[in-house]
Amino acid sequence: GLVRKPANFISSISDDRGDELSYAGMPISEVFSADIGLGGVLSLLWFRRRLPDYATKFIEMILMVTADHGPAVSGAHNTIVTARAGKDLVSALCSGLLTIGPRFGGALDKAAEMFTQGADEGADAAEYVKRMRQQNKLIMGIGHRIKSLSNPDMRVTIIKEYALKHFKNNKVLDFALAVEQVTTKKRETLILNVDGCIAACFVDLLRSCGAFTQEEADELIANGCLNGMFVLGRSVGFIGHYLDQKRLKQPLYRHPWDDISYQSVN
Ligand code: Q5B
Repeated sequence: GLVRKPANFISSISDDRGDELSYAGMPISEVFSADIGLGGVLSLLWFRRRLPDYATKFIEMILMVTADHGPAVSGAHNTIVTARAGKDLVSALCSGLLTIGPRFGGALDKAAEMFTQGADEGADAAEYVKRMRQQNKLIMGIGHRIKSLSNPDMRVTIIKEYALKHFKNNKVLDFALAVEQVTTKKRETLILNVDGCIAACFVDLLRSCGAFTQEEADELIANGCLNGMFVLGRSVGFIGHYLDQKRLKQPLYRHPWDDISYQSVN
């Protein structure tokens, strides 16, 4: 008889073969009739589960608060310079995305790992901060260039207050806030930043929403979904900056000489 050759490719999140496209088994017509929104679609395609409404709303809030933070941040700056060099939308977007990393917007995965580890071992926040300093490690999710105790970040307030109100457990967020209490005593800019707050809250959400075991939740986080959230959200802003530069017909950017310190070679 016929022997089916083993597939070279395995996929488990969507299927376009039948009459209707489906996301994690949910036909696209039902995606709309059940009105699951972008948060619901993301949870089907990233986590292969339907999540409760408060969770899908939270995912949409993350995408909304990360959508943009002005033209001065690394990624928007790169996007703008690339657009002004005459490149296309995808190139400008990619050039912005490539700046996302440990210092800018890409601290979420590591922040989740660090705050979860501290919370799970029941660490004292002051001891934890001291230990990290002794190990010469920055605490991911802590610190901001312009936001501080006296210039608080409204995005962090919005995310934190929603999590405290709606989530069944806030263990990781509580630990991150205790760390912030310690770090801001040293310097007022060492706040729990937007990356860190989203990360801590999302671990609490995945662990407590009832859709995953703790091992499943921890694996999803370890696989990098949190930096993925920032990348997805901020792409909205980067594309906006690209279109803005085109609309404004901005010429090639050249950095002014008087803003560069030319150091002579001895
Ligand atoms: N110190 C964010 O640095 C920044 C410390 C720390 C312990 C820390 C820095 C950092 C961890 C990575 C992180 C996400 C580079 C940031 C984002 C999205 C954004 C961006 C936007 C948007 C800022 C001064 C003193 C030094 C340091 C100590 C600093 N951070 N100690 N743990 N985490 N954080 N990134 O202000 O004794 O004087 O030598 O790497 O979470 O990216 O809007 O811009 O939406 O686009 O340049 O919000 O904090 O400060 O590096 O000069 O440090 O504080 O050791 O101590 P700064 P530095 P000392 S959110």
